[in-house]
Amino acid sequence: MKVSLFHVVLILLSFATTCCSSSSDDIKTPIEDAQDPNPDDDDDDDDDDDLVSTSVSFVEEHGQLRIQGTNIVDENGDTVQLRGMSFFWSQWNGEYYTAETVKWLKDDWQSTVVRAAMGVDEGGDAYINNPDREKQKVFTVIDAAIAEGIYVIVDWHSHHAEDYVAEAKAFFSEVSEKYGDTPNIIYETYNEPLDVSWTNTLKPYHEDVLASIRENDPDNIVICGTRTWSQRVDEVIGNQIDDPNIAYTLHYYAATHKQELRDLAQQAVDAGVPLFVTEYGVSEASGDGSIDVGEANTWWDFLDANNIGWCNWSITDKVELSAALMPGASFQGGWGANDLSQSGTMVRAEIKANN
Ligand code: IDC
Repeated sequence: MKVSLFHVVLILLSFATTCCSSSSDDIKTPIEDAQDPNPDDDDDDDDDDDLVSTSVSFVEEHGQLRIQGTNIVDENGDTVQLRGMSFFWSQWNGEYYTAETVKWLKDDWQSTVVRAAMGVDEGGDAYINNPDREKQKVFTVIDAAIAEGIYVIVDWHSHHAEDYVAEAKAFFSEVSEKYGDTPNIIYETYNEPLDVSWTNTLKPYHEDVLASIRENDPDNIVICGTRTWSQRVDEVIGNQIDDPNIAYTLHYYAATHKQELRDLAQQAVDAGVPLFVTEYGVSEASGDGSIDVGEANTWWDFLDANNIGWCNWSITDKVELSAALMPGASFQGGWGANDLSQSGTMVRAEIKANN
C-alpha cells in the first residue's frame, strides 16, 4: 500500500484519539443521535472515518482535481466520485444559500460537493437585474464550501446563456479571479441549453467563457452544458473542447429519462467523453409528478459503474417532488427526519451510504 502524507496524518490522529479522547460519540450527527437507542454505547462507528470528516477535510485529502480519461482524479491520481446537493434557483429560494446549510450538508448528509445555481435570467428578479444581490448568495455558498473543505460547483443557471455571453464572461472572470487559486471550485458555464447546435452555438459559447476563466484559473475543472437540457452528450464525441480539464453535463430525471438516455451517456463515456451529472431528480422532468425509485437506483448504479459525480436537484422546501425539504424546513440546516421529503430521504441515504 502506498503510504501518503494523508495516511501518516491519519495514523497520528488515530493514536492521539485513542490516548486522549473518551469517546467518538461526541462527533455523531444529530440525526444519528436521535435515532440511536443507545447513544452512549460503543457502536460500530469507524473512528477513522469520523476522523476523516472532522479532522482532515475532503478537499485537504484530495486537493487539486483534474480529468484523466473519463474520470475525475485527485492530486494522488486516485479516482474521485463526488456526490452532493444542488441548491435551487438563487433568485427564488436563495434563503437556503447559507453557510449553515452548507455545513449541515457536509456534516449530516456527508456531501462532498454542493452546487450553487445562479439564476441568470428567469423572472424579473434574477442576476441580470440584481447582479450584486445574487452574487452575494453564491459567494456565501462558495465561502462556506471552502471553509468546510468540500468542492463547490458554480452553475450559470440559464436556458438561454448564449444571449448573455458578456454577462457570463464577466461573472466567471470575477469568480475565477476571486477563487481560482483554491482547489474547491468547479465551474459550470451553462446549466441547460435548449435545442441549439453544439458545434455552432454551444462549443463557441463555452470556449469564450472558458477563456475568461483560464486567464485567472489555469486548471480547475469546467463543466459544459450540452444540447436539449444537457442530455445530448453524444454530440460531443469527436468535437470536444481543447482543454485538459473539461467535463460535459448530463442531466436526467429518473421518472422521465431512462435506458435510452443511459445508452447515449454510455456511448459518450465509451468514446472518451468525461461526464458530470450536475443535476438530476428522482422525479419527472417537471420536478414533480411522480418518483421512480427503481429507475433512481438503476441510475445510481450506472453513475457508480462509470465513476460519474453528481448533485441532486434540489435544496428547496417548495411543494414539488424533487424538493429535498418539507415546507418550512429551516434555512440553517439542522433538519430532522420530518423535515426531509421522500426525495430528500432517499438521496441523503444514498450519499451517506457511499461518500
Ligand atoms: C425547476 C423547478 C421548478 C421551477 C422550474 C422553472 O424544480 O420548481 O418552476 O424549474 O423553470 C431542470 C432545470 C431546473 C428545473 C428542473 C425541474 O435545470 O431548473 O427546476 N429541471 O423541472 N432540468 C430538467 C428538470
